[in-house]
Amino acid sequence: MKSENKPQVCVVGLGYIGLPTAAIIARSGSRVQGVDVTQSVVDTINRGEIHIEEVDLDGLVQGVVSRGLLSASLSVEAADVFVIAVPTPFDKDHQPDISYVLAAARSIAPVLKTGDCVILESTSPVGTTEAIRDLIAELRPDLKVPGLTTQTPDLSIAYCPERVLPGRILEELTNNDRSIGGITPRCARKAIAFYKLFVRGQCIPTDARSAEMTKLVENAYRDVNIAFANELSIVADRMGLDVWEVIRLANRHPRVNILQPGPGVGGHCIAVDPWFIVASAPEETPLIRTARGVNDGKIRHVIAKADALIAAHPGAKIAALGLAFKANIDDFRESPARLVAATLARTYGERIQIVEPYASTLPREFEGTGATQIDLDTALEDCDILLVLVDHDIFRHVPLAERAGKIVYDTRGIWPDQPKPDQQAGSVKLQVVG
Ligand code: SAJ
Repeated sequence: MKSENKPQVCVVGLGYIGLPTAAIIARSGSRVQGVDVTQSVVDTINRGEIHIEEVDLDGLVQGVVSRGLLSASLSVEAADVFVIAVPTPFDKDHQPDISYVLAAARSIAPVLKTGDCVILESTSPVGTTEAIRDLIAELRPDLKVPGLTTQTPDLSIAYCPERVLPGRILEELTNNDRSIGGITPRCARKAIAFYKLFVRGQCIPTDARSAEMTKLVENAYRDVNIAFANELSIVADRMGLDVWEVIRLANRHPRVNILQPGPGVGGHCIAVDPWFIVASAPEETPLIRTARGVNDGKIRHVIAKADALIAAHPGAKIAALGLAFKANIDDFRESPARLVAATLARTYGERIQIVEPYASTLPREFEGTGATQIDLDTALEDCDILLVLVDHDIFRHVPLAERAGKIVYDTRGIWPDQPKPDQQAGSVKLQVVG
């Protein structure tokens, strides 16, 4: 049943962005068809269940599926608005791969009709929305496409990137401002009218290429700033300074806001998107490229430093705290914590014990290493070295009394009250060069 005056919507790609987006559009009263290439994903959603973890998403999906507003399938059917939210990975040379986006556009093309709106949400190199337009023009010569006709076009095509934070997706999908980049101003207006149905934040019109670049710039900005913090942490190690204290003090300056160092940058966005800018302008991006190198180098620095600490304490049992790519989520994609823990597990085997409350089992790369998963209480009782890799709240809240006698390497700065290594009985002063 089509809801009155609401567009019928098709969302292609039901992952971390596509599924919450489809569910929120459905909640606003539109009938939504979700499309995914994986049968098990389609079946799970049609049962009213979810295949990813995200705060409050389970109840929302269950509700809209049971009301008949959201259903999933393997193939695209006719709709009024098409939203593409498929992955855009990069290859081993850091060149973006837009083949999933083009495949999605190809699947939509046969059912397009006059008046439809096609929106790309996937993070994409500049020019991708135009590439979709060109593909549709080629596949559907009967339709007048925007930017390639002097007459009123039959379709609207726009780029509207998401900018939601995993763990806060539903809230941010609704409340964040959006850049809405039309192939033409008319396309942008049409897309804005659609987003206004479910977005409370401002919808700001622009052109498609500027919107594509804006999305990349947002994540590159964060990557560069985290790189600065990570570089400082390596310098502070060399100089025997507490980087957290230095950053805390520097941030008292009214115009300084240094981000937090960590074991490196993970997830599927910030470690990937800057490369899309580098690929488009390799000669003009030394800073963005270097930031990527610094953040990846921080992972190696942490591995070397942890390795030196463990080697200096033969027989000590080590608890690696966390595998997720950031705090309080169960997302282990491109996670520096996971890489650090797995590397140490391969060297130190059963001496390495993993605490990850958000994982029911250890990822595949731990198989055969001898490393085991334990709970936090056991780690605090049994382990001599605590290696903090993720700032989950459950770790942050461990009181000093339960870790005072431990040797701690805190890559996230969650325990500022922990005695410094050279104040700890039996510990060594580390001499690791980044
Ligand atoms: N990190 C640090 N230090 C910090 C902040 C983050 O080391 O001070 C690390 C995290 O531990 C994690 C990585 O950076 O490993 C990325 O985490 P994040 O919370 O900065 O970002 P994501 O990847 O969860 O989501 C980002 C967001 N982009 C920006 O904040 C500019 C989000 O708004 C985007 O929608 C998302 O990428 C995306 O989908 O592109």
